[in-house]
Amino acid sequence: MEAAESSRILVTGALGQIGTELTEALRARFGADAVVATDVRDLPDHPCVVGGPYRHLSVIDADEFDKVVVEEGIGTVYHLAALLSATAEKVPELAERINVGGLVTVLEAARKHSLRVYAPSSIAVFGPDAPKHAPQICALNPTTVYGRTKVTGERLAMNYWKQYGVDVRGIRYPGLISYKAPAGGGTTDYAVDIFHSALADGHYDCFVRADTRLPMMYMDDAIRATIALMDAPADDLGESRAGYNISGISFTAAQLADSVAARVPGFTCDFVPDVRQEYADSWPDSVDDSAAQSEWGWQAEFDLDALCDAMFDGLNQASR
Ligand code: AKB
Repeated sequence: MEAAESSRILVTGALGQIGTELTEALRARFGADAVVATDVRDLPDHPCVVGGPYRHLSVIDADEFDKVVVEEGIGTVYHLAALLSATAEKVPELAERINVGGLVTVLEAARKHSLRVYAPSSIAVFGPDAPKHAPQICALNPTTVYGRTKVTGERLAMNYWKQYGVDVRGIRYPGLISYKAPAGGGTTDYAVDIFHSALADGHYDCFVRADTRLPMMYMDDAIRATIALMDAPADDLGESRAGYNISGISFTAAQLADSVAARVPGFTCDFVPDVRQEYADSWPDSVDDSAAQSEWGWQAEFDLDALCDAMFDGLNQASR
């Protein structure tokens, strides 16, 4: 059975940190009914469940995924379901099944039903041998399980584009900072957790060293980048279409703690690195995003001050 009309959007991992905000942005733009949120989680009160169509769906179940694509008349998939770096290291086989197997599910459905696909990558594709200001194109030798699944994902995406003409695009997301949905299982989570702990306890035990510098971005910029990339004419996109570097803000954990302290009187932060320090040390400090700038006009808007103001405004409003 083929769908009568294949113009709707399906979001996998819609109840996660990125999925929550991307689903809301897509519904605001295309109408609530045009965007089918899917996830393996059952959260009946979640805004993306309450705010439009929702299907419980695992990306590991290829037959069910195919069925939902046809039943719902899907034309575009934003595939956000994934395990992040710290979790993937604990359950590597599951990470492979979800991050790589799940992507194959989506790409196969795209090949059969002519779907457009957004499949995100990550700064975790870089390994310790990459320059600390990571170029768009260099050897990708990640030392984390998660990073390896993302390198495989970029290659799979390029194969489906070159062999089958599947229009698949992706961004190497930096650490994403937002207040609407919790981050979970990532190495860059400290840059989100610090805001919650500052308001709740006036103190944060940060799990990376003070001098740890990583590429980061406020979620509004990441959502804008995602939509801009999917809006770009296909002819404008080159060989990096499956994993564009995008630059946001690069700061150390100490600089972040100072910015939080400037807004929360009496705030203190201790730095007590755990195993996630190793993953952070294997990633670049910042990325060169000239390909994204020249091919689809990428430019970040939030600097560290704007990000901190937006986080505290959002969290304070949510607690009222
Ligand atoms: C993580 O920390 O695992 C993610 C990422 C950098 O992709 N936020």
